[in-house]
Parts: sequence; structure tokens; C-alpha cells
Amino acid sequence: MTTSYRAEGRPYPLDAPVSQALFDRAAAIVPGGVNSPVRAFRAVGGTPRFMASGSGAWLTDADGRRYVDLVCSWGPLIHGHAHPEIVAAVQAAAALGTSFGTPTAGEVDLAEEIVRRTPIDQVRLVNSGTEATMTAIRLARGFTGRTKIVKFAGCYHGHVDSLLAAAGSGVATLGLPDSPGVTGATTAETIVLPYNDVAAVEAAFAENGTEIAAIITEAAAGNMGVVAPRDGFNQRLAEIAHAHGALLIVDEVMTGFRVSPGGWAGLDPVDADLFTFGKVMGGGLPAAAFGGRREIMSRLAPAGPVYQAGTLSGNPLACAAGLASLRLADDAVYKRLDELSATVGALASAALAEAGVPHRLAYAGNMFSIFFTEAEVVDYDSAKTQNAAAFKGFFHEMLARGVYLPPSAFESWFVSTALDDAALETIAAALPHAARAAGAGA
Ligand code: KE4
Repeated sequence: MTTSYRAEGRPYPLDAPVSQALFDRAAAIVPGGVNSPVRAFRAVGGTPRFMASGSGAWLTDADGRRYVDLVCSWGPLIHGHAHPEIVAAVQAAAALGTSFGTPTAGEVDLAEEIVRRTPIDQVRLVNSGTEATMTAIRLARGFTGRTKIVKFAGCYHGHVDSLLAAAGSGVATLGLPDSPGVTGATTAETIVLPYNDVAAVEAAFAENGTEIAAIITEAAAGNMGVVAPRDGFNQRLAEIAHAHGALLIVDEVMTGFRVSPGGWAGLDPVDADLFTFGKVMGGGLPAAAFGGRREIMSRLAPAGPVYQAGTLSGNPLACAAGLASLRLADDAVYKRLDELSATVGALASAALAEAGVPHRLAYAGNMFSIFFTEAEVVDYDSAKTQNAAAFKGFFHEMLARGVYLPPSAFESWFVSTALDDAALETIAAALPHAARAAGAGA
């Protein structure tokens, strides 16, 4: 990969020696050199950037280069990095002790804030989105006494064994393991359907209805690139599930408290039975949750027989960060997130159009992504028609010009209210070059 960047006027070379040295050290003792696969840049190539600090809209990497951050830790940081009130809340909590293994007032405050904003009666705090979805499924199976779960190809709900199921071909497919270590027996209870396909859901219930415990769906899909549910899709899922005695689980780990004060439920209310949350509600620390109707949640231990537990669930520091983040998030913040999302998306699409690069700008609330295809993207199969080479060129040109995008075309871009004029100017200056690089890769 060339480093002759001066002629192109890039502020940064394509290589990153300090990050590379750290990556080499990491790879010797950490599988793939990272603690979560998407960080490894496998989809775009090159050296994963090891970040040293963040401030507002800006990241600084181990080589001392600054980037405008459009990943925001994969969604949590709606206020940007190191917001003073969130840092102060974490520092104050830490000074009182980091964990007690007992109930604390902070977790009650956070639970009340979540219940106040969302259509749930009760909530349980956990440490990751994966824990939240894993337990919501267990609860649905425990409540209904049934075993099968319906999910959608391209939707990601964390690395829950039963949800790491690849979609086979055809309309209603019994899941095939998507990862070694996940057994066929586990995914045999998982039915994988095309996203946004009501007929496929109706067919699956016609065939398996009395065995299906629940449907789980992302409130709006953000893990195949951004694909919004078709109008009425989520409510239709609730109707079909309920007509067959099954539950609907809406996964708001990504959308929750980001796209509106009440998450996707605040934009598109549906009669779901359980919801999962994460990311924004932890303010950048490990916190997630699931909740729903009292009748269902009351089955959860110790109130009921469905077991779930966690040493650090409701951790005081995570609750302090999450509560500070949510309490800062007033209507003006959500309005600003929507405005900034529209601005950045429009800048990107205009630059790509100017360069004659075929693309689709896709939104779900203020989450958005760029598909390098002219085809309409409504599900995973159509998302996979995008041109990966074009995204790779686009990504690296933006990176070399100081803008950090998600290192995969199958992710969402995220804005924060910290995006200031300097950040927007950096994005605007980089885009024409990145658009030409995409065109070269297209
Ligand atoms: P975690 O276990 O990573 O906290 O959450 C899993 C999860 C559940 N549901 C949805 C809708 C999600 O988007 C996620 C995690 N999102 C990815 C980004 N697409 C996390 C980034 C990563 O895996 O490193």
C-alpha cells in the first residue's frame, strides 16, 4: 500500500507505525490482535488504528493523528468523547468504590430513567447487548414454554449461540451454524428469514407457529449497513407473533436512546413484549438492559424461575456514566443529532454524486450508511450487492484525511453532538477525494 501521500495532499500517510507495532504485540497474545473482530480492519485492510484518547468529536491515535469520529464507539457516545459531565460522574462514583456486589441507588435511578423513556414495566441491567438479547430469548422461551426463535438474516444481536445462525437459501430456513463451536442442535431451533419480508414470517408461522417462542428483530437494522424496517413491518411482526401465542423482542441496543429520547419505540411504537438496550444507556461504559411487560419480567429470578445473573450488573461506574449521558440527552440533543446526521449524509452523497459513484444513502432515524450499489437495499441479500472495493478505497481516503468511519460497509455511521464546524469542515474537505477513491475502486 503506497505511502506517497504528499502529492495527494493527504495530511496523514496510509501506514501507521506505532499502531502497527502495538498490533504486532497484540497479535502475539490476543486472537487477531483485537478484543472484538470488527476492530481488526479485516474488511478494509491496513493497520487497525490504536486510539490513545478522545475529546469531543475527535480521536487521537497512537501515532498522534487526529480523526473526526463517525463511529462513536459503535453508537454509545451521542455527546462525543470525554464529555466533562460524564467524566465527572464516573470519577465521583469511582472515588466511592468501583463495585459492591450489592444493590445501589444508582442502578435504581438508571432503571427508572429507562422505564420512564420506554414502553416497559420492568427492566434488568446487564453488562452487554449480548447478555441482554441472550436473556430476553431465555425469558421468552421460559414464558411461552416453546423453543423456536425467528430472526432475520443480516440482523446482529450479539454473539449469542442461538443467533449466530447463517441464513440458508429459501424463505424459511432452519438456521445453520454461522460459527464453529455453535452446534447444529443449538441453531436447529433458530428460523432465519429475509428481513422486511412479511410473507416469509407468515409462512414460517404457518409451518412452525405453535413451536415459536419469539421473533427477535433489530428495531431498525444497523448491522448490514443501515436498513430501516418497511412501514408497519415491526407492528406486523407483533401481530403475527401474538396471533400464534409467541412474543416479539425488539432489539434496541443500537437504536435505543440514540434515534429519539425513547429510541425507535419513540419514532415507531409497536406492541412488542420485550426490548433490549445497550450502548447509549452506558455512556461508553459496559451497561445494557432488557425489559418488558411485568407479566413476563416477573418470571425472572429471583422473582421467578428463569435464571439470569451478573457479578457486575448495575455496576456503579457504568450506571453513573449511563445516567449522566441520558440526563444530558434532552430534546435539543436529539434535534442536533438529527441535523448533524442529515448534514454529514448529504455531504457524502453529494461528493459521491459529483464523482459519478453509484451509491445509496440509507437512513434509519439519525443512523445512516452508504451502500455502494444502485440497487434498493431492503435486506441482507440486497445489502451484499454493494461494491466492497469501492467502500475500501473510500474508507482509507477518509482515514488518511482525518475522518474515522466504521471499518466495514456492513455497519452504521454515528454522529455525536460534539461535531463542531472544524469537524464538519474536515469531513467536507476529505469527501471529494474519498469519492474519487471509491470511484477508482468501483
Ligand atoms: P454487545 O454484546 O456488543 O454489547 O451488543 C451486541 C449487539 C446487540 N444488538 C445490536 C443491534 C447490536 O448492534 C449489537 C452490537 N453492535 C456491534 C456493532 N455493529 C458492536 C461492535 C462490535 O461487535 O465490536
